[in-house]
Amino acid sequence: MATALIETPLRDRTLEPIRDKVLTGKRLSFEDGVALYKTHDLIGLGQLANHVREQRHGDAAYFVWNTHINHTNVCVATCDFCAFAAKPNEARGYTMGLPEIFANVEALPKTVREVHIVGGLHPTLPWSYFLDMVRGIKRIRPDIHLKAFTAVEIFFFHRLYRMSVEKVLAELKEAGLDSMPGGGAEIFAKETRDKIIQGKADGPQWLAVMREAHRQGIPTNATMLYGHVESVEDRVDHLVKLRELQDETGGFVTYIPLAFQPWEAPAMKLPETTGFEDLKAIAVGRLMLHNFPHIKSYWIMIGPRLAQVGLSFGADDIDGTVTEEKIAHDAGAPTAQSMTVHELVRLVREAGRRPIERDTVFNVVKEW
Ligand code: V47
Repeated sequence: MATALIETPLRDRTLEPIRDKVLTGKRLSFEDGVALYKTHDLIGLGQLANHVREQRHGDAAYFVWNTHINHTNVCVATCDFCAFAAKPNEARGYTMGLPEIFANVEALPKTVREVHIVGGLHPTLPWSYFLDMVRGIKRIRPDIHLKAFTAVEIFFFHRLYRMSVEKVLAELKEAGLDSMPGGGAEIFAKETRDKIIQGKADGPQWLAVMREAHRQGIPTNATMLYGHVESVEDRVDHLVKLRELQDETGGFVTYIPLAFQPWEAPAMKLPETTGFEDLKAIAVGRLMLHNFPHIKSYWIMIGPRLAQVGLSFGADDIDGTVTEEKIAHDAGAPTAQSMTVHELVRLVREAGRRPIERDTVFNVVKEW
């Protein structure tokens, strides 16, 4: 693989110094990241990312048997891209009672290994709702991995319940929280973030929550929302900030680029992302975040067909069965709401990869 990479001339010659760095395992600079995003040599870029991916993971491609629960869509923040959230007085707002959540968990097949829980920033729920939710789910299914609450929600709990971030996380962990999803990161660059988001944690606050989670031994993921009003420089800045925190803590497991779903977005009339952009997001993520173990090709946002191709452009993970995804689908995502394990296995096999069912933190459950 390395030899082939050296011998093949790259269509975009400006990528050649970057190829040398990739081959010798050197860290890419901010300028390299910008050049990678700006190139039209998708195949050259993909080869570089695939090289790193295969060095780390060979032909393994991972997925998880998971399900999503969105306990409430009531949210005091205003994010121009989000069609899921409802203001506290809006009729379409909902909040699930704990019995309903527990009934959903009880009904899950034994094969489900991960529950992914995120919700809006609800201004009046008591703190006990969250602790009881976590404890109750663990009581019903002690074997299930609970990946819950974004750094934005944790920061909101800290403000609302007047507790330190440290205490919020410690109490959730004590109740049974296993890890945290990577949502809410959006785009860190302040000027761009301020244009599209009001009333939630900013970039430094998101990163500070993750730093504390990692310090407490809570692994987390990281995301970036792309394809809206951000610049290429904003994207690279975002990746560099994630990489720096990872240098410090080593607590990030997976990076997930999230393609903006524009169809029903309340305040952003923009076209959907293109195939080139989606594959670049995966490949540049793999190359810039050399200290992240895993890169996800998230089929919910880019569709199963492109997510499959992503497995040759730097991604080693394709998420999972999902079931009942609401955030992308409220925004009009044309993808299905869930996939069967057999469909996932087929996508992976036809990409020439080895399908491996994993748990949330990448322990192997089964080779398919
Ligand atoms: O935080 C909201 C984003 C995120 C839109 O960590 C939108 O394993 C696109 O973070 N278009 C939630 N994105 C999803 C998320 C996630 C998904 C899968 C796995 C993991 C993980 C995390 O979705 C939100 C926000 O960044 N979002 N609206 C939209 N219209």
